[in-house]
Amino acid sequence: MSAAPSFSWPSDFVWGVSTSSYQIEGAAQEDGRGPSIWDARCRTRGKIADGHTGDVACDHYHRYPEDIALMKGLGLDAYRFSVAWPRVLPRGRGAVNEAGLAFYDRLIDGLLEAGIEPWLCLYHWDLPQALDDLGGWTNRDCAGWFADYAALVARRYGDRVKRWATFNEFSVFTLFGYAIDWGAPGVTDRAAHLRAIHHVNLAHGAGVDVLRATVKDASIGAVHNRQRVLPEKDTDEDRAAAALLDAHWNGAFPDPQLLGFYPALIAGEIEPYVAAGDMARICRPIDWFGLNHYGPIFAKPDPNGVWNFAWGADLSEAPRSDIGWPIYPEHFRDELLDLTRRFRLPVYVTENGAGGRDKPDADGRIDDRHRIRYLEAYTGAMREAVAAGADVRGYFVWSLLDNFEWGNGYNDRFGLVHVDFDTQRRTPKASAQWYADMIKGALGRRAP
Ligand code: IFM
Repeated sequence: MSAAPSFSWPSDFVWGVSTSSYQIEGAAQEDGRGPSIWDARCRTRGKIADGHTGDVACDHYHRYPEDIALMKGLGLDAYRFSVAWPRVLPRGRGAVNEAGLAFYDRLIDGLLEAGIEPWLCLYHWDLPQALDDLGGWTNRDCAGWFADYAALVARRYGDRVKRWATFNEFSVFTLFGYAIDWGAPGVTDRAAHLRAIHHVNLAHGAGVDVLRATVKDASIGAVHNRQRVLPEKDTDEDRAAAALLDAHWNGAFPDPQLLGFYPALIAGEIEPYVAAGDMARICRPIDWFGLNHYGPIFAKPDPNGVWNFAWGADLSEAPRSDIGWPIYPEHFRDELLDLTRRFRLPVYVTENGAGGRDKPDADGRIDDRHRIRYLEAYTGAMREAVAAGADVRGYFVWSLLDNFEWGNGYNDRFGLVHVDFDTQRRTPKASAQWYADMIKGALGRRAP
């Protein structure tokens, strides 16, 4: 792929990194934080590689000044993080934890002092355990609990934070949490999954309304994972599995939120949970579309699954990332163009990056060329999409730091900065320098 020679990034293009609360904060039992469904999952034998937990993670709760300094060193415009609901409301509702709120005050103020814009995501999967005990997302009341939590956070930080996202990757946490058992709370039940989908959509709509009413000049978005879903084999059964997974993965949240309807393949099954007026409650105007994209996923039939699909493999010879994820930058380009046409919103790429098993060499350097190659290819594809008319306004690498990669524990590393989890020492990898150079304008944007 080659970009138009005259291309340069718009001067207000936002360059950032993304993280999430449970994956980096640690301090899981500190200063009044309540337990989340991920604390519980980490304590369930066999669910997380090597028995890892997020108890300490990157200890960002204590080391955030160092992490802000790292970001400043990279020349970032923006930092997307999530608030841990159980840190500010230990039981999910009711009593507020002032120490938890104060942590995010310090973080936000530190970012602003460093000239980095905070992008706050309300939910990156760490539902308070006390709410899960009441049914969690399968309980329709959870949408109201979320709205109350959103109001608390919006009132507290809305004077300083203008960029807000309701949720991160709706379809991942609902599908993995309620149908496949790859995530918390680890339920595998079709009705529970359908209810969770609809209630999370209602929560999104309610959250948007709260943010709009509470934060002056708010710029509100939602972060969706979208990638092409392909059949593992060229058979009718595999194609049917891929079509159904596609409806769940790519359609079940953006379509109702932005177009006002569920994808045809699942609409009939969700219908029993939809009350009069719900679609209008869900479909609220927002300001931007957050896209998380890595590479395509593959489907195959599974008669024993909650749905009739299972994850398939890419049987092609396509290149892979260090952890085996297939690399198709042209899909990324096409997705950015499709999004612009389908939803007519400015797009921010809120996650993109490559996982690896990065280790320091004898000199202590981490030469993660595999990640640089990936980022070059994907930002090149993004440049092509922008040149072809995609309305992309910013790009956030996943992730700043190596962190707790859910079921894979600390084994899969996505950071631009290496973390030694024994000592908590941070070491920028070669890719961090590459990204800093890109931001500085080495690849065409700003005067160095
Ligand atoms: O680590 C995750 C993140 O929490 C959500 N998006 C994908 C990342 C890499 O798997």
